[in-house]
Amino acid sequence: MNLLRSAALLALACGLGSAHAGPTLDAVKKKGYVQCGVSTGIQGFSSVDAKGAWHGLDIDMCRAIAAAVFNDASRHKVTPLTTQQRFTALQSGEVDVLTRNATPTLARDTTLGLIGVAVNYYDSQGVMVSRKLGVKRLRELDGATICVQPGTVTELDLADWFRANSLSFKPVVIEKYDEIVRAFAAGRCDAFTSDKSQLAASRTTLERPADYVILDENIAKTPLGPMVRQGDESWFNIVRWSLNAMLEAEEFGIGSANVDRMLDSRNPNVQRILGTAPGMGRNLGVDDKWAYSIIKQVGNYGESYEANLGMSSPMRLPRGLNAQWRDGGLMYGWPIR
Ligand SMILES: N[C@@H](CCC(=O)N[C@@H](CS)C(=O)NCC(=O)O)C(=O)O
Repeated sequence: MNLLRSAALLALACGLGSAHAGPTLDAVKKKGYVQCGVSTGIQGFSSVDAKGAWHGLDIDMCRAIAAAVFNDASRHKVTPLTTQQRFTALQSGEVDVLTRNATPTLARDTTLGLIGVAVNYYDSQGVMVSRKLGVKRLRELDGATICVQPGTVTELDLADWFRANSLSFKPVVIEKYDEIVRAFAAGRCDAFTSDKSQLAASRTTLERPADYVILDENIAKTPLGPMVRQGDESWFNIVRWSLNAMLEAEEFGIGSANVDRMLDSRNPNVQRILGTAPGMGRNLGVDDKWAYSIIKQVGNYGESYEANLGMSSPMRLPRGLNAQWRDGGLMYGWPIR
């Protein structure tokens, strides 16, 4: 074997081969923006302000991908999608990625031609009721009418829970998010079930939020995160590593305010993340400043969380499971090396 060939094989074995652009990255570069499928309006995750600008943790995920690809977080567009529309929009290529509270499940990963990339919010399914109903435990909902959106794992987990507990309920199935919230507020159902983060978001939009309670108990685990089409690993990697960059940046103390100062850091981890030690961006098929651009323009995961969901936001959700692993949470960025 000649020397060149063995060097190339060694590089491959050590995972140092250079990236191949896949069809999605090529198409995204050609059109000049990333098209993200988002939910139709959940406070803290993806909601639109009076000026028509979108904000939220899932919007920041989309902006991070745009920053990784273009060094410009503004090069993205969003397509609001209901629970029923979301997967077909990704399958058909109408959107490049779903950055929309979708729970990865085995069936979704194996039957839709799509694949869950990562988890950007660890959630659980819960139930909200009107305080005056006086319900404290899920079991007390035997025989209740429950509002739920179709095409969700929420719908399936709800049925499973009642069956497993030998209790009954009557589903009120409504596709549109604002309609279901209105139906619940109008008393058309005794309870509304969804991911707890969305129940919290819905509660902020109700006339008297304090009149409603989210029960402590959980119906199911519901990790939430971005999804892409199967068969395009280079795009999958860009989405996955955009989130990892935000997580790693928080872990290594790099944020939007200090990222320029951190360019002088002598910590090899920081240098690899920021591209002052080159190579990581190139491996991913993007610029070596990809993560620098994410951190500078979007912020690290903790910044995005605080701004959109944290105690200073209307959502007031403690970090909980979404804290960094060092702080007892599940957020554990993969090594950028
Ligand atoms: N995580 C669950 C449910 C996600 C979900 O879509 N929830 C609804 C319930 S609040 C929602 O996002 N509604 C907002 C919308 O349709 O825009 C899933 O992936 O099936």
